[in-house]
Amino acid sequence: MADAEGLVLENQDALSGDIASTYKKKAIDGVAPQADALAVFDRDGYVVLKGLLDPDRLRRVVAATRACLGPTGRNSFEGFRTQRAYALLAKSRDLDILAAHPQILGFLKARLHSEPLLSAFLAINIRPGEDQQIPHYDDGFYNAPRPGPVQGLSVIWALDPFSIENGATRVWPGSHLWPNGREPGDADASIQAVMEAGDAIVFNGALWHAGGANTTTDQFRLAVTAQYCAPWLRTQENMSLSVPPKTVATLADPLPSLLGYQIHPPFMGHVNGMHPRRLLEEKA
Ligand SMILES: O=C(O)CCC(=O)C(=O)O
Repeated sequence: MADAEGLVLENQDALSGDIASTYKKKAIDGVAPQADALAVFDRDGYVVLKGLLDPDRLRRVVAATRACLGPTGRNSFEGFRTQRAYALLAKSRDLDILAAHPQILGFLKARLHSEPLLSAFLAINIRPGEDQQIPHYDDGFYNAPRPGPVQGLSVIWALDPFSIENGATRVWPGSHLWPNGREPGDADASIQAVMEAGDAIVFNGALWHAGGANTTTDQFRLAVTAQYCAPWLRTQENMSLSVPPKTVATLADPLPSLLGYQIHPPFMGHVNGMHPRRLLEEKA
């Protein structure tokens, strides 16, 4: 590819580097995770990070999330008694923090990629009487050999306290290392991620998990999940079409990059031979 004003490729060596001229590759900036948190993540496939949102922030996030909720799910995966709301970055600025929290960015950089993509960003409100979700792992779409390199990293933000009774996420510790074809069975130990509102569970996209059953008659379990993937993979939600460019033009870094306004060097993700960020210049 050669374009005097865009992505310039002068010789074969350039294929291994960043050939963008105006918008150079920019790693996300986050808070580096504690070594013990990384060790737990590597061993068990997940770690719970506590108290990431101050009370005022939490109040605003909860209000914004509730305002996005609509009808209950259309299948057993979404949950017939669970409300889901997708494309959250098109709907509220109060939720930006959940997609780009510094502690989460640090984790992404340490364990996924320095320029990840946001694959999915949705609210999940498990209501009384909901059954446990089908166990699954979020990287299942990629049909890759297991175990393998980290391809995705998922976060579930507790916006209500998560309890055993109201449907705290169930995880199978260590299952990120299971081979292809192995699924959770009765003999496999699982735990539920009991959390306070404002905590988040961060897990490897290869970890088997499921939304828990809500056995209460009167409690909701509100969450937002942010799922990320390596920049060469397809995202679950088509973010380019979910969030209008005029909205993306207003977002703080690294949200445009997380939404796909980035180049994976040398030129994956270009638009008509140009860096996608140029589209935002026209909208700003
Ligand atoms: O709600 C939960 O706890 C888990 C949801 C989930 O894993 C999903 O829908 O992909």
